[in-house]
Amino acid sequence: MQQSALAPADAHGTATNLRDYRHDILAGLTAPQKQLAPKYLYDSRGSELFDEICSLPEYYATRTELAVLRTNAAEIAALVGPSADVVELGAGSSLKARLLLDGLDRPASYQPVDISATYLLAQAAEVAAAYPSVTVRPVLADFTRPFTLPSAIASQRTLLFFPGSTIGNLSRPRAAALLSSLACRTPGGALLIGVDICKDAAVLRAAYNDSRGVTAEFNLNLLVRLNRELGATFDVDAFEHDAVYDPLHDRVEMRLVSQRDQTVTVAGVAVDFGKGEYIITEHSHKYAPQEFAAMAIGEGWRSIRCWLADDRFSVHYFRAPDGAA
Ligand code: AVI
Repeated sequence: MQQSALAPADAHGTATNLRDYRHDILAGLTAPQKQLAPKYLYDSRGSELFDEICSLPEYYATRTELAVLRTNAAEIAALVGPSADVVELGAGSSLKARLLLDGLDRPASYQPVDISATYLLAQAAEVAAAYPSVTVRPVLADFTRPFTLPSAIASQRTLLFFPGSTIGNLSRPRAAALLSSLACRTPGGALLIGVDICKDAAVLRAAYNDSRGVTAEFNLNLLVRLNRELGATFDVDAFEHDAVYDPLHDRVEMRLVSQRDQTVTVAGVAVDFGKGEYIITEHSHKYAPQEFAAMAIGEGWRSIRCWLADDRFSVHYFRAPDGAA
C-alpha cells in the first residue's frame, strides 16, 4: 500500500518506495522504447516548475479551468450540497481547491492526495490556515497504484475533485480503470473532474514547448533527479526537451532527446543512447467532452453537467451509483 497520512516520506520525498522507484526507472530505461512514468516528474523542484507552467501564457489549461470553477461556483455548490468531504486527487497547488472550498456550503473536510510529500504538506498547511473550520487531512499516496481512498469524515457526501486534466496523463484504458474503481469506492459521492479538450495541434505544441523554456526545465529536471537520487550519470546538457502532438492517439508526447551517442549509468546499470533516441516522459491525452462523458458513464458514473471554457477545457460533474450528493 503506497500511502500514509502525514507520515514522513521516503528519502526521495515521494509516496513510491525506493525499491519500486529504482525498478520502474530501470525497466523504463531498458525497454525497447525508453519511457518513464510522468509521476516521476514531481519531486519538489518538479512540483514548483509545474506551478510555473500553470501561469505561462501558452499553457491555457489552468487559466481556463480556473475560469470554469469561478464562473460556475454557485451551480457547483448547489450540486454538491452542504458539508461535503472533499478528496482531491493529484493535489499539487491548492489554488483550485481553495476556489472550490470558497464556493461550497460549509465543507466539512479537505483531504488532498499527492505523491510529492514536501509539496503536499505545504499546500495542506496553507488550506488548514485559511479554512479553520475545515478538517484538513493530507494523504501521501500514488493514486496510479492501489490505495485506500480517504473516507468521508463528517458526511456521506464525498466529492472527488480531480482537476488539471491529470487523468489525461494516464492511457485511455488506465483512465477508464481508474474511473471505474473510483465509482465503486465512492457510493453516494460525486466527481468533479477537469479534462483537456482536443484542439489545434499548433496550440498544443506551443503549450508544451513554451517560449520561456519552463516546460523544458520541468522535463530535464527528471534527469537531475535521477542523478541525485539514483546516482545516475546523465549529462543534462546532452538531452533536449521536445513535445509532439500525436493526432492518432489525441495526445501530446513529451520527450527527452539524446543529442549524441552516449552511455549513462543508472543505479549501476549502463544504458546506451543513440543520437536522436528519446525517453518518453509523459503522455497528455485530450478528449472531446462527449468522449470523456461516455467513458465515465461506461465505468459507472452518471453524467450530471459539463462546463466548457472557450471550447479549450472541460469540467465534468458526475455522480456515483446510488448517489445523492
Ligand atoms: C499535470 N498534467 C495534467 C500536465 C499536462 O498538461 O499533461 C503536466 C504538464 N506537462 C507539461 N506541461 C504540463
